[in-house]
Amino acid sequence: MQEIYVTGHRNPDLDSVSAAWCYARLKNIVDVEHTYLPIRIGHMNEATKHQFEQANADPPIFVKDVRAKVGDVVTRDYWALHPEDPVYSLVTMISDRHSSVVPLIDGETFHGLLSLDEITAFFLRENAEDRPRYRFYPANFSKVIRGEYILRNDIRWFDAYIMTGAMEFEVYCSRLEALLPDLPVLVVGNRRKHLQYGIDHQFPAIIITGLLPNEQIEADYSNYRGIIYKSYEDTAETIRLLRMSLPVRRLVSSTPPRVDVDDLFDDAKRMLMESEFRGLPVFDGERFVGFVTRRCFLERPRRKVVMVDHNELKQSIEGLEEADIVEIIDHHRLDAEKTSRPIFIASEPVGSTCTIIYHQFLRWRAPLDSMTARMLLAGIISDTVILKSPTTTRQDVIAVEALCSIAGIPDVKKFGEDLFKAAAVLGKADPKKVVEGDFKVYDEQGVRFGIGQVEVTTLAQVDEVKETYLKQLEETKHSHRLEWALLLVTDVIKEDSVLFSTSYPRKEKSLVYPMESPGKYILKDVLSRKKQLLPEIIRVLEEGW
Ligand SMILES: [Mn+2]
Repeated sequence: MQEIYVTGHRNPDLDSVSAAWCYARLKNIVDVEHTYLPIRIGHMNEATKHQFEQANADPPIFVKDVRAKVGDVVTRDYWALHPEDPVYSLVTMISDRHSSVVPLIDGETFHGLLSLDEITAFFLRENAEDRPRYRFYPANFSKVIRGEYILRNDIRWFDAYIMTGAMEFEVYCSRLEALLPDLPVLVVGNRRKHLQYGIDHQFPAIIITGLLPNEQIEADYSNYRGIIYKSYEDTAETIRLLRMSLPVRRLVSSTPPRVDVDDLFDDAKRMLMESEFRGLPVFDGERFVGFVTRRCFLERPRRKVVMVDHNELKQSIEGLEEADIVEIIDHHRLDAEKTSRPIFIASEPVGSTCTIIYHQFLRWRAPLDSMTARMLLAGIISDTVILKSPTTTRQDVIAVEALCSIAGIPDVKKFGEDLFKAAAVLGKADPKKVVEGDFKVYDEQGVRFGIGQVEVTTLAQVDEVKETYLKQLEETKHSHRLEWALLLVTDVIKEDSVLFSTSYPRKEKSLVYPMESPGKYILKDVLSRKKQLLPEIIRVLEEGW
């Protein structure tokens, strides 16, 4: 059963990652029929990493996209053969077990995929050419032909053709001499002269048919170094089966292209359809894990996804249009895609998605352990800037009180300051990471613009880094194909912000904030990008034209 992904938005912040982690935990308690896997679709910022370390919790794994992959349809349960196993086993497998392809595996090593096509090719080859020489593995005789070894040696394989000893001795000898120095496998009844000839000429193997239970071989084989096998079958049947004792390895004629579990469903499907093969081997890196056949591609599987802390397709995981959204838990404006089925949506205009997830724990009366409480608390404290952001609601305050007591955190202010101290320090951090670490792209009034936000505990170094950051904003503007790029640097202790902005002559003149120097604005008492800065940007865009 495929896991249901729980994911936050791109450029995930602490609220987003924490919400995914905590909600998956809740769902795994209350919905035992499914498995929920928290994931993230971008790098975690320093504060997020720090919180997971502090809580001693494993953060969500990184997943690039939710498009159907080969790994979602690969046949992992299969019958396999060893390359030295007899063709007989392959034929039985395909006809009795209806395997369309059978992998050849020796330990961990993959040797090929066999299907009806290879069996057909084998019989075609063998009946189209001159008298065939075969590579025999004597160990296979007893796997295919009912009987017993009378004499064995330790030769693993040898090449030979098949001959019977049904002719008059003189004819038999002249026929053999014509073939020398090639020596055959002799299939013969208990005929002393024929046998003795084969023994004296050191034929690689002699298969005796029609020997009665207590009958002795009428030849002296004391100096013979080959194999004597006693078949319980008649000569015709023994010959038929002898050819079926050949190792399947000999049937591998061409190598199908490999696919990886991470390859896209559509790519692998096309590759198979355009190839001559019935199946393609599937690898996980270097490890063979199974195969895909045409049947695997009849229907494209759809991954189920829970969206937390966002609800818009463009902020979400790649390929979501090929997946099924099953739930949305969010505190942003609704701009969700149309769904084909009813889904659960919890949308509350509170300060943090983690507050809504706390409400879901209450709703389900699910046990809330201290580790989860701590992660929820971290999400709320981060998104509401220690409950000081104007986005903070009474619900957030109530949740924080409850969570503090479960998590055993006596001083939430101290918890919050530690949380933000782990965040980026402007002078030291990589400007690209700071600008794009928590960067949201908007499209309003026909203008594409982006606003990054970074929380700091002091604005002291802002002027030192100003030029570097303005340069980075220009680069981000170009690489994201934007018309305007901004960075809100928020001092979470003093509750003020500084805004860096790329040039945007027609509009930025009318921002209400005082411009201290070109590209730098002072935003007193501004903490929230969503609730304070964004409405001002939108107003400017509306009025600026
Ligand atoms: Mn949030």
